[in-house]
Amino acid sequence: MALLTPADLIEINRQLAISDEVVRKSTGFEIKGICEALYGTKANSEKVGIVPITSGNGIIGSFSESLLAIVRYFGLEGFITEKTDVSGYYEALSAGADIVLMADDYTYLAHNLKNGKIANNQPCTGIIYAEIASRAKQAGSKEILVVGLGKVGFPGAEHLKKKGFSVYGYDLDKTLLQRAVSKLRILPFSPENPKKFPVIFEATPCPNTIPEAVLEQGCLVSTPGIPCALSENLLEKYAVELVAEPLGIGTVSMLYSIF
Ligand code: NAD
Ligand code: 2YH
Repeated sequence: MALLTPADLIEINRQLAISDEVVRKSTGFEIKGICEALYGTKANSEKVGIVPITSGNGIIGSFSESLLAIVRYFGLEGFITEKTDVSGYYEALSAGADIVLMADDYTYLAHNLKNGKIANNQPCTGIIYAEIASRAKQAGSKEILVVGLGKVGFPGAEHLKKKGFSVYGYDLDKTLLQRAVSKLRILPFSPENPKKFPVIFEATPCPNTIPEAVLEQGCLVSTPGIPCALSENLLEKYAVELVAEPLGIGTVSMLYSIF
């Protein structure tokens, strides 16, 4: 399980603002507007309690602070509990949190205490990055390549299929690729037999996962994967419109899914 590091989270608001601008240019909507349309929900002054969790590898420097910055970026009120773990959860409830955000090494969840709804970061991240890809001005041909069909990529590919896209999928793990082909009826993509795509959704923990041969000039790459799948050189050479951000887009997707 890849863990975020403080280096990933540097200037999170700036990273979010850059992605928001790319999304706005490419889809005509800001990230928040896409979440509203995707889930059919709106924020209603919910107060978000963020609970630092010490289990496993422990507190990640600036994780809770980044979540607070993200919550505020999207116009919500939030606070970080002074205590951690169960005591922090109790503190969040006692301080009137409507929603609790917390993560250990395996699960990052949002729990709406008013309506009981729960969101898991991985599917919510896959779905919002796939939704952004589906709304890109480049997506006219309805052909999208998905690279990485794990816990984030699979739900994203499923979402694109449901939206009627012609989804090509690739994963180094042949069992996962086969699972996606049979369960989602996506088309298996082979790097040995490449073709160009106007829109690519990537969700792997590795660099250089998108072969140069699939990049169309001016394509949109929507990727939550850390580190970034594309080198600076390829980004520049193909004038790629890149949506890539380490925590905020997935988090706002979680929140709107449980409003
Ligand atoms: P996962 O391990 O479940 O899935 C990753 C998949 O990528 C695996 O199936 C693996 O076989 C495949 N893969 C690895 N190298 C590949 C390559 N070269 N070509 C094709 N496939 C390859 O991981 P996950 O939980 O789906 O997370 C994926 C990435 O998304 C990680 O980097 C994770 O940290 C990141 N993530 C980011 C956010 C965010 O908000 N930005 C949120 C959640 C996860
Ligand atoms: O980064 C992670 C995991 N990869 C989450 C898995 C879902 N994508 N967890 C963050 C851990 C935060 C830490 N416990 C803290 O500071 O509270």
